[in-house]
Amino acid sequence: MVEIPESHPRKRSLLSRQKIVEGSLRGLLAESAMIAHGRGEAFDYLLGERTTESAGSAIREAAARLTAANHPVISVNGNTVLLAGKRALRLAAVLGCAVEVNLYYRSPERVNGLLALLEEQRTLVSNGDEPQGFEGDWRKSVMGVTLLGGSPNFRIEGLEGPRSQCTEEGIGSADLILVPLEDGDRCEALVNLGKQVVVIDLNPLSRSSKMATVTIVDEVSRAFEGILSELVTNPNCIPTEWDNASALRESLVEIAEYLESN
Ligand code: PTJ
Repeated sequence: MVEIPESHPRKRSLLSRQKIVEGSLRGLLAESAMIAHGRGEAFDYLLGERTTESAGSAIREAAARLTAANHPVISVNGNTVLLAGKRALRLAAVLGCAVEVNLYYRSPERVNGLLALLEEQRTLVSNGDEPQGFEGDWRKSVMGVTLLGGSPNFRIEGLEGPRSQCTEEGIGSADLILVPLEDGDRCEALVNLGKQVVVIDLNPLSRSSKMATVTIVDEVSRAFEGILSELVTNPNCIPTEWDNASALRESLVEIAEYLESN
């Protein structure tokens, strides 16, 4: 891999690309993972590569709903594990919830490879610093995060093919699922089952963005970090009557304003 100098203005973006390239070479990602990543990058440019005000509101709403949920689960795919697996685990440790590998392009090799990588990341996170404001035994909380998805025993009703495979313990019995880079059909099927779905997607026009209960139009690492910080600094946050369509319109206005000012 090429060494990226500290001073490079696009260092963050190049590092993300490197993670995606490495994941591809290790066979952990879908063949179209780079296309999905490129689409995300394009939208991130249009958003100014920052957490906008409307994304901030969605992050607060997501934190409140995750706190209020009885059985939240974080669903992760290939891109999410490579780009933000450690952040997903930190969030799961604070929430005391499971992380489930649930793939669009499912193969046993990819599921097992991603679960193995999550196990490595879990050890690294457990040995790392706890989030500021976290109360409790960090190491124990992190190592207590259950990693699911290896032995699916449940089907998401109303969804065709291998994508519908999940675990009863995780997505099957969850009342709220946090799903970054989601596909629209699965999101719709989960909502139709009466579950709340919080989607993280840089594209405010995607089907998943439109189908979700709450959409965070932000980059997955930034969004995880934002939810985590909200959970530890404002643990008593309460869900509101969330109007997702209006929040999505707001993100489009923010894109237009950003383009006008640049
Ligand atoms: O690992 P698998 O098999 O589950 O496959 C994962 C991909 C992402 C390949 C698959 O779900 C897919 O093809 O997704 P789409 O339909 O391309 O949708 C991905 C969405 O995520 C797009 O709307 C992108 O704008 C958005 N996106 C891409 N990168 C990021 C992102 N959103 C947030 N953060 C990102 N880093």
